[in-house]
Amino acid sequence: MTRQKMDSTAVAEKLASVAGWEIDAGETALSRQFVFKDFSEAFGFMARAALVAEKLDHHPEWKNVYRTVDVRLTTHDAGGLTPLDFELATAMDRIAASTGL
Ligand code: H2B
Repeated sequence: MTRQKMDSTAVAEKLASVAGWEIDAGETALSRQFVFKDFSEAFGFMARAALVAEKLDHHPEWKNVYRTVDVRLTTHDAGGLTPLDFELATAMDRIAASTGL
């Protein structure tokens, strides 16, 4: 159910609830850049987000350079966006906010 690909209307609706995230033209992925105070905070964010990802069995594509973390969320099994991507995005926002971002 949650790994069911969303249509454009559902994506647009959900996008409104995750400020700061962008979708690509094909609506296949949700992306956001997080810039933390330093590497320690960036890596702390990644460690906490990794635990949530594992719990959801839904894993991010991401890249860390010093204090910046670039995140791309997509559901590989569905070939596009599913509610799980929005759930992980929301959890990441919460973690980042509690990290002081
Ligand atoms: N993560 C993401 N981002 N997309 C998936 O389709 C996916 C995943 N599938 N994590 C999960 C693992 C699947 O391969 C396992 C077997 O549940």
